[in-house]
Amino acid sequence: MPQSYHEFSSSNLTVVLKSFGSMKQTEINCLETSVFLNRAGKFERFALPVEAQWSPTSGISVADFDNDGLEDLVLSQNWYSIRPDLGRLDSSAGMILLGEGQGSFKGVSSGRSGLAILGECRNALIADFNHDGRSDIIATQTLGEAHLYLGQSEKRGIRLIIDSKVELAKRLGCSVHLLYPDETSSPPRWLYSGDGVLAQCSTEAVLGFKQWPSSIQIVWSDGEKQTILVQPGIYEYTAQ
Ligand SMILES: [Ca+2]
Ligand SMILES: [Ca+2]
Repeated sequence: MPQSYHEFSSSNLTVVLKSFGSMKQTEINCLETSVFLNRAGKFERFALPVEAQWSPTSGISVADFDNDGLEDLVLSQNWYSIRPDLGRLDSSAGMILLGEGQGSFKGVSSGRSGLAILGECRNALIADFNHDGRSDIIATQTLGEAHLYLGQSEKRGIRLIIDSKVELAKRLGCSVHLLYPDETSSPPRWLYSGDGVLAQCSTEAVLGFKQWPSSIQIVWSDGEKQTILVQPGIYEYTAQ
């Protein structure tokens, strides 16, 4: 190990690294932005489609934007913090991917989705800001304005609001899903404290559905279960 700045400055990299002894070597063999599906004891990787790989992704948020009962994604993309001579990695305008079931996703062009997040977005947050049963997006940009996109899907989803009286420890980490009359269910949606970079998860969820559900199932973070019966034509429910 060099003992002085002068000695360090005149050493080459091989000498410096040798002084640390044997080092563990790790190889990066996958750089694709991917989704890992929890398959009974192990995770199975699905690479997102090629258009999702054009720009680095900092955050992935889950919602059902078209309310068809299949979970969709919105990617927070672009990255400026790299060497100035390489230029910014800013090929994305923000991307929505519609879930197709079975773990695959289909990209939606910005022309169709309406997203125009041209700056560096570290995290988008999902909530139903106008309470119309369609998930909305608020996307922040580094040194740029925040964008609010109101969901325009034709189909309306079921809004579940967690009452503020439900204690935080019980609410954070809970999962919610819809139960259908044929005993099948929608994918579980998790509500948790962190939701990407410096963001807080919303305490409500808009749940899309394949068929009109019979109930909303809640599994609180302490394991306690709660069922809320769904009435015909009623789209908004509060858990307390
Ligand atoms: Ca969907
Ligand atoms: Ca909305």
